Amino acid sequence: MNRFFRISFIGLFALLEVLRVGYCSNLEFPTTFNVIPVYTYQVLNTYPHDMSAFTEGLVFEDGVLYEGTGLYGYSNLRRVELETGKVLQIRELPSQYFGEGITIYKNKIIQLTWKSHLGLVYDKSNFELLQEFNYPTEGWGITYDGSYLIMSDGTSILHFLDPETFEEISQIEVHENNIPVTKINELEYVQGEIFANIWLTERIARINPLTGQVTGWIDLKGILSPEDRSEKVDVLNGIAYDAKNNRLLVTGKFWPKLFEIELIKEEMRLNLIEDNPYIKILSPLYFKKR
Ligand SMILES: [Ca+2]
Repeated sequence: MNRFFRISFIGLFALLEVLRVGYCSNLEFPTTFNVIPVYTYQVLNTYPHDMSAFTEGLVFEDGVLYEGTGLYGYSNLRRVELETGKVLQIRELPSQYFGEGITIYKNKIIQLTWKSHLGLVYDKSNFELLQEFNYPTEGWGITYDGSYLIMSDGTSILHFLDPETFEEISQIEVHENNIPVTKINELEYVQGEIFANIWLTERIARINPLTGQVTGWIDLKGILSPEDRSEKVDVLNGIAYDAKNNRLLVTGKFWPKLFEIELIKEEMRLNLIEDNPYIKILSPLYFKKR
């Protein structure tokens, strides 16, 4: 073995050992590693969005957009005309509540609060408060899959609740190749999948509702242009699905625009999620840093 190959061999062995020790000291090594598809987007339509809306929940039904907003003293539930962004109806939350996700169940709108362990149930037609319920975790996002309410709490766990009694029926852990995916925020049930904003990122996870496995990543980087990014603009948050017309709508907290998008699968790009420790370790070797 000549000197070059000997040094290369020793270097490779050392590198693998560093990776093995570094990885095994913190994490269980995945037995299988699935490459998760990445989707980008094409903007089909752009609509105005109220820049005073700190969007925490978004849902669309029968031609109407419903939005739930957050922050103490500024939280509300609103009925919005999609095309103009005009607020048609608004119900303010008491100032001690920080509004979170919303979803529609039958003729009701359900709205979570962040740390108050309180859910609010309204009549969809007039926003009259019908009922309250409690849950033990924080409240972040919520959606409805036709059978159960699905609720996120800021961790990697999704809770499945009976929509009548609000009893927790089951839960799943969102994960990518055995690594939990945390900070699951606003949710939307889309054709048998759960779409989830990941807090503080410009990414949406596509989640298998039976297993919690992330089956795809939607990368919305750049959807809000630099010109539209005032100091006030906060993170991407808010996914609504118009099931009748197969339209996917996204916006963000204090964003001036709301977008209808079409997803485009990227064939050649592997997933990169900055806070995924598995990817962090492997990325210098196998992935081109974006
Ligand atoms: Ca939603």
